[in-house]
Amino acid sequence: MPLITKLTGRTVFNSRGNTTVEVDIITDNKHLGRACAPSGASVGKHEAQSFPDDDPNRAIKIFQSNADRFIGAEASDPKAIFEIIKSIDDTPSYSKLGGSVAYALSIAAVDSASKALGVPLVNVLRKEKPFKNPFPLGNILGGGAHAGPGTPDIQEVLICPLGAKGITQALQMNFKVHLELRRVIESVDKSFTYGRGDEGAWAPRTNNEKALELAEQAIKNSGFEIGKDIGLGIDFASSSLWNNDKLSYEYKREQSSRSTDQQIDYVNSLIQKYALIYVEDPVHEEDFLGMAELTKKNRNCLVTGDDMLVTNRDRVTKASKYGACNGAILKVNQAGTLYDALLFADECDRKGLKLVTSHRSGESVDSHISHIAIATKSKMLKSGILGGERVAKLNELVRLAEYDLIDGMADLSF
Ligand code: 2PG
Ligand code: MG
Repeated sequence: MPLITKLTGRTVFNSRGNTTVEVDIITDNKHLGRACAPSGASVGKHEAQSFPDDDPNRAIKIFQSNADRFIGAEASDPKAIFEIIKSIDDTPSYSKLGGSVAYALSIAAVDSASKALGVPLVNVLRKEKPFKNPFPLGNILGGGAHAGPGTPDIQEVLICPLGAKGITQALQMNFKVHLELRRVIESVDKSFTYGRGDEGAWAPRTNNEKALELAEQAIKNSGFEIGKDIGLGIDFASSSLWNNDKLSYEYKREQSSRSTDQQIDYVNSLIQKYALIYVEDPVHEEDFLGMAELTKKNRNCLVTGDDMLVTNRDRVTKASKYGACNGAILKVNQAGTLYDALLFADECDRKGLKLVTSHRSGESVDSHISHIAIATKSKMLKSGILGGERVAKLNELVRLAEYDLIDGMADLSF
């Protein structure tokens, strides 16, 4: 069993150019595991705190002064690493050490174990078959916290290649629609500069409804049928729109405002009109009742909690008491350690929520989440669309499909 013999930590930069942390773990004196912590732009209130005092350098100092505690630990056991991290920082939000170091440490350990054992990371995390490839959930047009003025208030217009028979075909379908969308945007806006948001999605000057119409057009022009070949979805990231003083959703770019009831009606109308198969954070992070109403009414749509659930087991338990959400985003760095995220995945399984493993808008070229998506039986992997740090995760799915351990695409049926 691979035992940790050396650890190093450093600050590096993420895809937005912001400072983040990276951890190297060596097992049995020779197997290097490495992980770099991602970070969000739209961050849930109940997420792990990224860095103590918002300072990545301080996080690394604290890590270095405690690194010896990990020597001799079993790298393939996420629980063992979790327990050592907890002995350094027992706060629920990892405010002393920072969730980013907790993330990098816990992933670097299993990365190193996979090299020592000579098996893909997914096999360190799970042994039992079947292993299914998640559908890539592509972000083709974006606004909100991921893009600048003039773009839609909603954060992401998403596509899922429902009709794909394998991962390569699934990616080809997403890229085809994304490229066609550029042409469609250009045809209505000659001044379009091909500008893109943080995750590679086009960031045109348009509003929410027009964005969905453009996406619909691009899907049709590509020869695909909506709801059969390609499903449409939206990440509203509603907590970024919610104003707690006014108790309303402020669509500033559209210069409109919606009450809670109006927001729910709006989401229902978009689900109907565009046959949406996926809505993420359609109401703000504390509105479990609103989320439950949407979940009950839209049985064929994945009503998914991101900021609402923050990859936290207790939040899923709470959501399921309300009947809120039938889908759940899994982002390891929201939880802190990999072990926290695996507990969350188990609870989602128990409560019947379908998992969608996700990147963050600020990323590295790491591809561990592709393995985590398969190991946690996620139905989809959300990884933006283009850009080296996005494609790194998608190409890893292609590589993993070569192993005979992968047996087809995930089952998306309800
Ligand atoms: C989201 C994510 C990823 P961020 O809201 O789902 O798309 O964005 O990492 O900025 O929270
Ligand atoms: Mg989200």
